[in-house]
Parts: sequence; structure tokens; C-alpha cells
Amino acid sequence: MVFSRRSFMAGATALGLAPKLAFANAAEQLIASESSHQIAPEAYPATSVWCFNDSIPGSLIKVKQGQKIEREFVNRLPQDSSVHWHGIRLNNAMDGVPGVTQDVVKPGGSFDYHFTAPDAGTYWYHSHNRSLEQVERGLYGPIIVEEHELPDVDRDEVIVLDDWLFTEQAQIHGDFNAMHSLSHGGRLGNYLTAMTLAREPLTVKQNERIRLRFINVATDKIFSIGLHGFEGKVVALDGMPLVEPIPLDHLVLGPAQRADVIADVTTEDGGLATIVSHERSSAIVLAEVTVSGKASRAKRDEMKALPLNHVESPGDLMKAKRAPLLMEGGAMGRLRAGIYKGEELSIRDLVRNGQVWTFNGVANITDEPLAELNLGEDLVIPITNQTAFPHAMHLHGHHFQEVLADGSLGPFRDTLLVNRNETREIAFKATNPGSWLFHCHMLSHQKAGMKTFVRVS
Ligand SMILES: [Cu+2]
Repeated sequence: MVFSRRSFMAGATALGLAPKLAFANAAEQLIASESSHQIAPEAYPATSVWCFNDSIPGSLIKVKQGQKIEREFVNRLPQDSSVHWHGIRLNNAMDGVPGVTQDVVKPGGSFDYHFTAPDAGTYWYHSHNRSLEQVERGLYGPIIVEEHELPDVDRDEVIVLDDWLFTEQAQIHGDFNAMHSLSHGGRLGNYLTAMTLAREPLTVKQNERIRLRFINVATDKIFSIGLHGFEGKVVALDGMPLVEPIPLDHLVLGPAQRADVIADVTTEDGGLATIVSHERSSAIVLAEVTVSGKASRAKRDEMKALPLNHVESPGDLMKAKRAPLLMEGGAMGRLRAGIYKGEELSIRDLVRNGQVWTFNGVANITDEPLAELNLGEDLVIPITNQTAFPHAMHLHGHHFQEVLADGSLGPFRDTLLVNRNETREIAFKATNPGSWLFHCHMLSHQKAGMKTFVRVS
């Protein structure tokens, strides 16, 4: 007789042998706690952080496509918390949004998360309570959902991009209410990192083919990444494989966005390849990659696209529901007044409540969704950014597509950068029932008002 581990456990329970064995079968834990890690160069002290499983980035969660992810989240922080599984099309009750899909998890409390990961790709998890503070302090980690058939690469590396606002002693600056950053481009840091999971510099071989999974976990920074000494293609965005991989020039990643790159190392044996961040008037080297030795094969075959995930596109957009979203507010914006908690407030009173941004004239989430949808219905959201800053709009529970100028649909994404004075249209088929947050993933902007939701029933 063949039986699974689980059925054996059930049998053991029936025989009264439970406690020890059942415990061995419990979900793995994801423990959020205070810790200390060397983030800045060695000349500086270690940084006090909050993180998952005592690790920055938090421990890797890796499953095969279609498998379950099960974690007992344990909160050992001095604050309420929760975990959001960014980009995974999961069941609503597991989405980790306090006040919308669950209650906060109190200090000392725990919550069992369990869901299936239907799509292969690069995702991440992070705190979704007081996100600006908790994500900034280090509460994030990568998720890899592996394809059934792995692409032909020699190695697979996660690169977590972060932007830290440090004090002179390399401690996380504790002012999360600074109105200047909330009302401008968000909390921007003074120390950039591109971290591998081992937090060690990479050593590669010439001609090696590498998959690099970039995840921008920064609270507010838009990274513009350059890769020198690599030749390849972007094969996936926000987890979802691209039908046509795009040439790797430079990579713009807004907060929460991901890009999978498959590239060959072109730097000669003994040289250095680099990953840089393009800043306004300079480029900062985020990582030096040592090239040592030569991979046996000289030149590889053409890079192939990854197998597509099965996400349904919206149908006839002429018949779709439309829910326009107007973004206003912020510094240099035109906002005079806005609704907050059901009351019309002047800009002065909004600021007094820490609110400076509105969606359709309303600051922060209310009981009113942006759109009510029936399961299977299509929604188009024209997003008009009338502020002086870019915003990274993230939809929970679904991937959407941008409606391009010629009417065709762009790649599936879960987060879209909308620049100032732009109107961009996104569309998706409501395939997942529940209340799904739709918010700016610049966590400063989210905190200061940019948050709504859609309801699918
Ligand atoms: Cu924003």
C-alpha cells in the first residue's frame, strides 16, 4: 500500500500517537522579529532591523507551479502585522490585508496562511500593516514559483533591490511621518543595496547563462538598472513570462515590480561585470560580479521565451465596465479639498490627518469600492495622474494588462508605473472573488491616501 505522509499522520492521530508526529507535519513558520544585520559596509555598525526568519531578505519560499504554500506567520514584533503575498493570485482570505481580508496579527499572535501558487515566476511577500515602516525595516522576502519545465540556465539568482534611509550610524531613520517625503516622491534613502539571498557577492564564469530575478522591495524608489558584462533578455515582468522577451537595455523597476532576466556573461575571465543604478547625473555600482573561469560551452543557443502562465485576458473591451481613477494631490498638486472618512476636508485639515493624495477626490480606503464586479466581468480602469509625481499602481489578486495606444493589450503585470500627467488604461477579467486592494505601492503615498479597492462577487 502506498500512502502519503499526510495520510500516515492522520492514521497516527487516530491511534493516539499524535502530538510529536503531528507537530512534525505542521506548516513551516515565518517568524517576524527584531534582529540585527550588517547592511552597510563593515566600517559601520550592524543595523537594527525587523525581518522574517532572522534574515534579510526574509527566507526564500520556493515551490513548483500549482503547489501549495503553507506558512504559520508568527508575530514577535512590537507592532501588529500581517503578510501579503505579492502578485500571487490566491484566495482572498489569504491576501493579508488587515481590515479588508483579515484582522491584524497582534504581537505574540499567529496566523496560518495556506494557498496555491497557480503561476510560475518571481513573487515576494511583505508586511501589509503599517507597510511604510515595516517594509522599510526589512519585512520582506522572495518567492520563487518554479516552472514545470525549468529553462536552460546554469544558475538562478535572486537580486533584491532596496533603498535604505540610514542615520550616520547606519540605523534606519525612525521618522515615518515626514510630510515632505509623504507629499513628494516618497521616503527616498541614502544607501542602495542589490542583495543576493546569501548576501555574498556573485562569482560567475564567462559564457555562463544566468537567470537573474530582480525584485524591487524599496518603499518608494524607482530603480533604473543597468547590467554591464551581460547580454540577454527580459523574459518576465511581475512574475509573468513575456510572449516576446525584450532586449536588455536598462531596466526600470518601480516599487514592488519584478523582472526576470536571462543573460549570458560576456565579461572575459578575470574581469568584473557590474549591476548599476542610474541616478540623475551618475551611476552607482550596486554589485560587482567577479568573472572567474570559462563555462565549457562557448556561445549558447538563442534564448527562448518561458512557458506562459494561464491567465485569462479580458474579452471585448467595448462591453467592459469602466471605472476611471483620477489621482490628485501631493506637493505642487492642485488639491484644494478631499473627502476623508466621509467628510469633506480642506487641504489643511487633510494634511493634519496625514493625508495628501486622493483617488477620485477621496483620501484613503472607504467602504465604497472603486468598482463592483461580477465574477467573469471585465473592467477597464483609465488612470489619470494629475499629480507632479509618478505612482506605482498595484492590484491585488489579479494580473492586469495595459490597453496600449493601438488598442492591443500589453504584458500581464500586477504593478504599473504611471508617470505624471499621463493617462494609462489597464484592463482585467475579474476571475478571483473577494475585495482586492488597488493602491500606490509607493508606500509613503499609500499611507498618505492612495488606496482603494475593487469587489468581485
Ligand atoms: Cu504614488
